[in-house]
Amino acid sequence: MRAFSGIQPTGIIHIGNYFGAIKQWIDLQQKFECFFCIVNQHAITIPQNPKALKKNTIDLATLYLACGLNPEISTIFIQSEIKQHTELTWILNTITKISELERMTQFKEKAKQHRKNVNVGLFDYPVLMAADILLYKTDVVPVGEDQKQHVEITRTLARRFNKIYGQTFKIPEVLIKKESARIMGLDNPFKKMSKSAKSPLNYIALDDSPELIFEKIQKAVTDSGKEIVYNPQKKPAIANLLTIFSLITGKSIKEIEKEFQGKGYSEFKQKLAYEIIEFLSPIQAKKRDLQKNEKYVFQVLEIGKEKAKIIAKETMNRVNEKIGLI
Ligand code: ATP
Ligand code: LTN
Repeated sequence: MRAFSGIQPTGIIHIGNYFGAIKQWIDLQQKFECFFCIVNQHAITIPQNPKALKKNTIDLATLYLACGLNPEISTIFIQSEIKQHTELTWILNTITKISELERMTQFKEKAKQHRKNVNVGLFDYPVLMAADILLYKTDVVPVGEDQKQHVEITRTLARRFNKIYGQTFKIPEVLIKKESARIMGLDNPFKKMSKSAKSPLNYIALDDSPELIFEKIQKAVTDSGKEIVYNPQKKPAIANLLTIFSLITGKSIKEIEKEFQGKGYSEFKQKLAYEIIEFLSPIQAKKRDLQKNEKYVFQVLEIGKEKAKIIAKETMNRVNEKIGLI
């Protein structure tokens, strides 16, 4: 059984990305043959500085390793190094309806955020994602809730292709962890935590310093009242902070509510900041170590590229054969 997932190297990686995606990946490595991609071609659907994009790509690979992705058992590679991703995208484009892409929530949101640059790549983003997934005959796609719609269109395209050209693609399943599916912004508990948020107070980045984490948690919005209770409807901000607390410590929400019974927001936030700092500290230390050994990171990516290439080529040959492309 195979798993495939990816993250865009667009700068920071936050705890929403960690718990929504990376944490799941770490656990999956034992059970699945895993492919973890750094999707740099998705990243350029929003303008990127070329130098920064290169740096962020290697930085994300380093972070993958620092978080515990194991290159001995998983394949870690860069999307742009495997040309079949864009090749398959073109093929899938020919069976994708414009109206299907117009319905994509992420496209609608990003188009609003970047009114002056609603480019064709941004529109076609889900088809490139479908190509990523289908190339590797993927069984499961571990992602956060916001990517569910993109996996659904991937399934639709796979079925459609199989119907037109004969059985070729596996139909992948989305894998979403309920508890961590959608971490909300610290400055706005009604919107998901997001890298592209206007204010850095929206997120805790995995690279944030202890001082910054402390400041961000202190400034996180809260709800009226003073009890630490889990009630997403009435107390969405506290519910989000409780979720983060629970994910970070492994304690159940009930346990945490009990621990803070009769205590106020201030004490709760202090403890939460402390727990996050403790949690991120070993990841940050491991990343610093790996940064001193860039050669190793490049080596991992090189091996990943070779492994990915074999499967991608094989699938693409089959696809071209089915369609009659010489
Ligand atoms: P942006 O918000 O700028 O589009 P992003 O924060 O969603 O970026 P991506 O690289 O698009 O980052 O997402 C990487 C992975 O993290 C995906 O699997 C996505 O579903 C997951 N993810 C992103 N934000 C959250 C969140 N707030 N809660 C849980 N999972 C998340
Ligand atoms: N669109 C995803 C990143 C992504 C991805 C994928 C995830 C690109 N290709 C294939 C899973 C499988 C996002 O998180 N924004």
